[in-house]
Order: sequence, then C-alpha cells, then structure tokens
Amino acid sequence: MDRQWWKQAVIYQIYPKSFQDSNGDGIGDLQGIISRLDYLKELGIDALWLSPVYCSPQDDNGYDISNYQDIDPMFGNLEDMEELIKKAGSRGIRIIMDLVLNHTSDEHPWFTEARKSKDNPYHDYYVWRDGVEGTAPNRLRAAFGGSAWEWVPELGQYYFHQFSVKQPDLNWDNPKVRLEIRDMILWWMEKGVGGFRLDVIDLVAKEPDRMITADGPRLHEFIQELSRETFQKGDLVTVGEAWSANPDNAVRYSNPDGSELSMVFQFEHICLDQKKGGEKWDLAPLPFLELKRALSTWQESLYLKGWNSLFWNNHDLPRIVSRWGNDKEYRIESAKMFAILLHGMQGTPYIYQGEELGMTNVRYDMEDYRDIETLNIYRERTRAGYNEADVMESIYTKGRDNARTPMQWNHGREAGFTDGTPWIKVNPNYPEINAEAAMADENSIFHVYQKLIGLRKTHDVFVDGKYRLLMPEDPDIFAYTRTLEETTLLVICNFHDKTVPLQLPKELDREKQQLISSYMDEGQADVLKPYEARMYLIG
Ligand code: TEU
Ligand code: CA
Repeated sequence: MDRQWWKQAVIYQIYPKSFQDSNGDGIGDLQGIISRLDYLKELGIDALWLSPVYCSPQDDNGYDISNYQDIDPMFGNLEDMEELIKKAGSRGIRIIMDLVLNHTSDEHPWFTEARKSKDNPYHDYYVWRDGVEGTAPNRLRAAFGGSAWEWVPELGQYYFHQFSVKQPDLNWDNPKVRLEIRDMILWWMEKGVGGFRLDVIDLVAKEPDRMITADGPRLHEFIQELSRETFQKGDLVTVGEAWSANPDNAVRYSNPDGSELSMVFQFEHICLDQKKGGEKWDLAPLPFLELKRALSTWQESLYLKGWNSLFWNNHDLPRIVSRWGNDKEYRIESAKMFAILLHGMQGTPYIYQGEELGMTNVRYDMEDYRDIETLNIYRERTRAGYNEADVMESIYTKGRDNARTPMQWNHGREAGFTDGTPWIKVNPNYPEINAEAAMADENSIFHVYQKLIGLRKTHDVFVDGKYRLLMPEDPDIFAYTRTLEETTLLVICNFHDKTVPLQLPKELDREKQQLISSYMDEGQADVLKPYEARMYLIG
C-alpha cells in the first residue's frame, strides 16, 4: 500500500509535565516517558506528540520557548531526548515535536537582543510599532487578556504579543526569521523525529496594522516555503493547529500533493458549546444536531481532497467524558461511546493522555489552579463584576488545568505520578480511575481504545471508506457509515443518558458482524441503552 503511514496511524499526545516524574521533583520528565513506553506500546499507538520540552521560563508551560535547540533541565537533556527517540523507535513509535513558531519567550536571546535598540540586528525579528506610552497602536487583544501591545519605554515602542506579555510574536515577514526556523527544524529532523505539531500556525502571517491576526495574506506562501525546505525532505507527519480553519482553507493546508502539511486541527466542533459571539467561558449547552452537521461537513469536504485530524481532547480542553458525556453514572459507557464515535471516522485519531482511562475534569479551589489563562480569566472577570460562582463554574467546565492534572497510573500515593509533591494536584478520583486498574480489567475503556486501534490496522475501510451521515435529524443518535467498495462500516451511537428506540434505514437491514460495543452484551436490534455505541462490518 503506498498511502502515507500517518493515514493509518493513531497518535497519542503527552503533556510531559503531567505524564510521569522520574526523579521526585513533582514534574514529569523525559525519563518518565521512557519508563512508560511499554504501556504506550501495549495501547498500540504509532506516534507520540510531546507538548514542548524545550528550554522555557514556563510562563505558559513551555509554549514560551527560550531555546529551540535544547531541552529544559526540568525535563532532562538532549541525551534523554535522543534516548527517547531511539527507545520509542525500537517499539515502532515515532516522536512528534511541538513547534511554537508564532512567538518565542521574552527570555529568548533573540528578544533580549531585539529590545536593546532599534538598530540591533535582532530588532526586526519581532513586531514593533512606535508610539506613546498609554496609547497602544490599536485595540487588538491578547488571548490571555489585556492589550496585544506591550510598551518598552527605553525604545519608545510597543511590541506585539498575541498571547502573554512573555510571548512576543515573531515577525515572519523578515526572511531571516524564516531561515532561523528552517535551520532549527532541519536540525530536529536530523535527530530522527517523526513529525511536528505546529502551534497556532494560522497566526504567523499576522498584519496587525490591518487588524489581521489569523489567515494573513502570506500564510500559505509561508507554509509552502517551510514545507518545501524542511518537511518534504523527510517522511514526516505534520499537523497545524488552526482555530480559524474552515473546510475551504483546510484543503489547502492538507493538500494531498504534500505542498503544505499532512493535516490541521480544526475547532469547529470544539466551539459549539459557548454562547454565540461570546468566549469559551460563556457556557451554552451543546447543540447536538450542530455537532453532527459540523463533523459530517468536515468528513465530506476533505474526502480525497485533504485529510482530517480527529480529536475530542488536548492539553487546552476539558475532558470529553465530563464535557459532553456523563462522568458520574455512565462514565465508562460514555467514554467508550466517544471513542467509538471518533475512531470510526476518516482521519488520523489523536488520544490525549488519560483519555484512554476516562479521566475526568476537576473542581479545585482557586489556589490549586496553575494555568496562566485560568488565573487571568478569574482576575479579569471577578474584577469586571461577574458573579464569583459563575466564574468558577466556567473554570470547572472549560479551564485548561482539567487536562493537565497528573496522569493516573495506579492507586498508590499521588497516583504513581511522583514520589514527591506534584506541581499540580492529582485528581482525587485516582484510586478508582487509573491505568493499573484499567489494564487488569478486560472490559475497561483502555481495552476499547486498544481494540479500536487494532481495527484501524485490520480493515482498510477505517482509513479509506467514504463517510455518510445517517438520520441527521435524530435528536439522540449519531450514526454513520463508511464505505469502501463492497465493505461497509456502520457506527451507531446513542449520545445521551436515556434509552432510545433505534430504527436503521432499510438498506442496512442486512447481516452484520459486530466489531465492538460500549456495553458488554450485543445489544437489542431496536433499542439503544444510555450511551450505547456499536460498530458493525457489513459485507
Ligand atoms: O493554543 C492556541 C490557543 O489559541 C489557545 O490559547 C486557546 O485559545 C485556548 O487554550 C483556549 O482557550 C496553543 C497551545 O495549544 C496553548 O497551550 C498555548 O497556550 C498557545 O498556543 C500559545 O502558544
Ligand atoms: Ca521530574
């Protein structure tokens, strides 16, 4: 088969700070990851995407990089990284690095030079505008609150930052910046990495004077140049994070001719449960029919014209089982339903650490939160007069630390994550929800993920089958088929916590082989139990 390896692959995301500590300082590290490779091999994944492990002051947990070509001592060193690449490789697992190319840390030597003077050779690596103190060049806001412009009195200039003040934006219009990035990527490719995830890649071609942040006019030119000079020289997977992606530009990003990237992360489905025109903190119930429509549109639009990424979770998002499932009475059933629903679709599935265990959101006291975005929104909204209980509810529901609590390995102290004190508290439900218990139970969520990964490698219909949504107006059932020549894969999911009648379209009333279910029994032909999900092969 000559299709690219990543079309059949399943990728597992590790948030290194929270995965496994090896030396008792309470912070996950590279040796910790190495010690868990057998677990990951057992799950069956093909590649690991590591959130950033480069040198960083950790203002935004590593998404503020001060040296792209070294490892932060908190995580280990370059030798550990080489060991990880080698030991993962010997188990057939590739390592995907996170490239944060829109901005650096303000402690990166490029920036410390840049702010020395206007004629410093590095000045133009960043985005500066002359001005007067107190009057920012325009009203653009930073993602973590406040103005996107920071005043530097010595220079009489503002610099532009789309995230925190400690994350100044790089100036991609400067060809020198693009050359530095190219050389850095080639250096990592020589180390044998298997691919890259590109942080907020849709923001790099900003034109702040015209109020353009995402999707700048030169964006695809820049990506094509980068791809040609780096990624295309290797057999890599590349995935761009693009909050602004839509099905039209996604076929450019993931053009099958390989001119840009393998695929993008798009967030249309992720943004459905917020008030129209509001922020993610402005909570709204999930419009289920919209979710079906959104995911189906992406499946159809990219068929043969691009490639989808498939995910419910990452390090910025709340846990899916708490978000749209039921983490109380039906935690196991709903977690399995989400797995089955997603893994039957066309695209490359991503599993976020702990998702395979059905790890849940947390409700912490404010002092136990660590995330800069959470701390800022709490301050901003309580000062603006929002009701404190509402602010906390938004944080419980959407805060990024939900995803960042330590991985739950066993029922021992600190869930087996560390011998010391973890940098962020462990979810108190670890005695029940942990990897050791999941592996010992053949009916666990873990084993459903493991089986789904195996199915993808066994049946080509998972990779190549054409998608069709069934019963688009059904208010509870998410059902679809995937068809490849004579073979049809049928996926039927009850998305809600009640029993519902099931009536399949006539043409599917044929002999079927059940591949997997979110329940232990085969189920009834005309009824779906709460969160019951089944997959069948027909023909
Ligand atoms: O996230 C991009 C991004 O836009 C997020 O800040 C997102 O808006 C937010 O999490 C949802 O509320 C990427 C990284 O995934 C994130 O961890 C970084 O903080 C951010 O870029 C800056 O590098
Ligand atoms: Ca450590």
